Amino acid sequence: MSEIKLAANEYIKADSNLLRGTIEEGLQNDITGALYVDDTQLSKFHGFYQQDDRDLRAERQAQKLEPLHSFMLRARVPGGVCTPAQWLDIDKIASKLTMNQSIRLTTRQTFQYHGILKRNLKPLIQALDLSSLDSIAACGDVNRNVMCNPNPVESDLHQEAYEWSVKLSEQLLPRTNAYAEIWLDGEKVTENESEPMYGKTYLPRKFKIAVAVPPHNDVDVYTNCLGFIAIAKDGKLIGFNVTVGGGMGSTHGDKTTYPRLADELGFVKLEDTIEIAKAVITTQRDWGNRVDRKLARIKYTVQKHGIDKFRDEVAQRSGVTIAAPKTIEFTTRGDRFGWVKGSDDKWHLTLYIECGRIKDVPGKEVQTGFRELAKVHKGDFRMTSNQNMIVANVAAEDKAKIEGIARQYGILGQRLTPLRKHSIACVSLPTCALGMAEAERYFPEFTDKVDELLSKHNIGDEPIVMRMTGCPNGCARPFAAEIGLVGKGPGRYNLYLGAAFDGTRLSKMVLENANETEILADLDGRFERFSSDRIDAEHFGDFLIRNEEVKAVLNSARDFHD
Ligand code: SRM
Ligand code: SF4
Repeated sequence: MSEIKLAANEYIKADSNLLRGTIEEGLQNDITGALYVDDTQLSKFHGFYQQDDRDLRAERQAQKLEPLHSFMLRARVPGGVCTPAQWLDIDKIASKLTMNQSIRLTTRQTFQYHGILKRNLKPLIQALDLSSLDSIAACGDVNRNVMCNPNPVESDLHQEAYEWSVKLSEQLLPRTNAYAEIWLDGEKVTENESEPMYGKTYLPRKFKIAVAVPPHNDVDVYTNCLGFIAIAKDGKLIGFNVTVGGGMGSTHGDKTTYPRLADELGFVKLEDTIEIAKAVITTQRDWGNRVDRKLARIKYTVQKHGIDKFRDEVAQRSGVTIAAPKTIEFTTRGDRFGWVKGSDDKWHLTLYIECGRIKDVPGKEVQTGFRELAKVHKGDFRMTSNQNMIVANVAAEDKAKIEGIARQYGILGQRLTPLRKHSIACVSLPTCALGMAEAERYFPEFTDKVDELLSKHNIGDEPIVMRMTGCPNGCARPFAAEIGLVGKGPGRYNLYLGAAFDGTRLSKMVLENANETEILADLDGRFERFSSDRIDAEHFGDFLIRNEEVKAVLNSARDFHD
């Protein structure tokens, strides 16, 4: 019988000597700014991607030059929490070791640098290490940065949930010594080195975990491979409702791919958290598709086997009793902007960062502002999964100083409409190799236009979740947005509508390959009907379903493309 041909990455991983490949040799090769081809897959496990500036591609090609290779590095920051001292280091690294010099907050509560030249990779990772930060497993076919509701307001419960996100992140890290060896000049230890949980080919594909604290679904828990929804009794965490099989990525025109919301696995007690996570991961390791990477995410594994069979397997592997899920309700998905007082009398200031980009522009010196904040702030910073930042744990007497700095640098004080507060966009051009249309660079102006339409119909105060991505990989989770725009080509997007405000139902395509004029005309009509025919405080997505303008996606495999 002929052997099944696996996806190319499977052979690269298997032959990599636990993620080493020839990265070290590639770093020393001065002839090119790139790494060796196979190593560009392995580098992801170390936290970075090889890229080139797409704005400059044609010009360099015309000059017969190789693309201007540089790297994007993503840090691992569980729950998005860092200290002011760490922020000062993060900022200094951006200025010294990246061409872009800016910092990009991501949709998974961490930050990225763009434009790192090959020679600066090692100094950069070493500088992060000095600040007790790392980028291991921030990308690649392993568990990545673990998200957690960053809100420190209901302190005890949120602190506990955060601590679990850190534990999950640590416990599920790869065990190879490759990262320490290559980047931190660690001792070469290969004897008895193994990957007890992942094995030498790791997972079939990327894996993502989020911890949510109801009623806030800011982490979009159902879009994650594995979700932990905090269940509390008398204000103390007692366990989690566990969800499995969520994911956003899809390919235009390929109906075998689709975004999917996770199914409920059931309730597990707190002490069983890590065992359940490991059993879900090893089930995906063994059952996931290693032939076609497009179909290799856990969402397809759960869809193929069904949640009941998947649950039985996880229960059997872990020895954990999985009970019926507890009743929970989500009511919010955005961040709580402005000052909020916590239960321990500390204050927290959530600041809006447009598309998560920390850089100085005229009238808005966001990067300088955060530097100045970090110099005086005594609490911590929390990156949110909506690409914003919380200046957390501020004593009452320090409030005025913090607020003064935020205002001085234009980070606070701008008028934010409810739409804008619920809006996110992915990076896309010029750095993302997969972007088909603009996202971050165009989204602010597009949001203004949608806001104008909402005002025209007297619904400007309506919170609507709107998200844009440059391609259907879904990095800003657009299919879980009430208005989702997904890049199809330059200036062209597919429009998706009808998702639930709380993130419990996906949206469906209503326009394909449309330009701005067509999209705005479509929304104009729908806003008009929403404004006049909505019932009570009905959300926009729910209205479109009830009004039978959009068919509800209840089962992605069946409904998303029909
Ligand atoms: Fe993503 C690939 C940026 C969150 C689904 N994503 C990429 C790459 C690395 C492009 C590439 O492979 O060459 C993008 C780098 C752009 C750049 O220049 O920075 C990229 N993804 C991002 C970030 C930075 C978007 C942002 O604006 O914040 C987010 C970083 C998160 C983090 O800190 O870890 C980011 N990506 C997501 C999310 C949202 C989430 O996880 O909550 C998703 C959808 C959820 C999911 O995973 O299904 C997402 N990214 C993808 C996919 C599609 C995977 C799939 O199932 O098909 C790709 C492409 C791939 O893996 O082949 C991708
Ligand atoms: Fe790039 Fe597509 Fe992700 Fe946007 S959604 S960052 S264009 S991969």
